[in-house]
Amino acid sequence: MQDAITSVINSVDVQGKYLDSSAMDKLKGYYQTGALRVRAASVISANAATIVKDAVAKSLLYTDVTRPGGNMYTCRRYAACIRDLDYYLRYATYAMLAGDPSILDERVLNGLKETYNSLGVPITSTVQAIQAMKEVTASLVGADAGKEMGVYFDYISSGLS
Ligand SMILES: CCC1=C(C)/C(=C/C2=NC(=C\c3[nH]c(/C=C4\NC(=O)[C@H](C)[C@H]4CC)c(C)c3CCC(=O)O)/C(CCC(=O)O)=C2C)NC1=O
Repeated sequence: MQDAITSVINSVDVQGKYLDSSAMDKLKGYYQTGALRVRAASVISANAATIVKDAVAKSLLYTDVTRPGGNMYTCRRYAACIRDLDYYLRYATYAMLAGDPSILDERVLNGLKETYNSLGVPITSTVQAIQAMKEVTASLVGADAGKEMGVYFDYISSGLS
């Protein structure tokens, strides 16, 4: 796992240089949004179950996936879906705090698409639910923090697509 600081430092270290102005700007941006990120993470962690529930209501409930024959039908599969969405929310929050998506590649997306395809989990519906979490989260944490979180929800969505 990397964060904004290690990724900037690693990139100048391989060139044996001090930070140039674009590297400095990246770090400055990260430090300036530090308080915003921490505040957003605490709001998200206090409301995680509600975020997932509202996102499911907005995107999946009463669609074909929750009807007999759908991939969320039966409590076991419904619960697996809710759990997956909670993983996405938690790891997107970690990535937002780190300011770097590498944790998503390593711990969430690695092999996920293949797993979903082999279990018949519909990727389009999953991406719709992730996008619904993005909207619900933004309405809760505000536009600026919502935008930061949006980067990582989008990263998971495109990693699955
Ligand atoms: C932290 C990293 C991590 C991730 C991401 C993860 C995902 C993950 N989701 C799974 C299943 C599943 N995932 C879903 C999800 C859904 N079905 C739908 O129709 C919805 C659209 C969608 C929710 C948005 C379902 C229903 C299953 C169970 C499928 C089955 O067993 O038939 C499985 C198979 C094993 C299991 O059932 O637990 C994995 C590995 N596991 C991990 O450890």
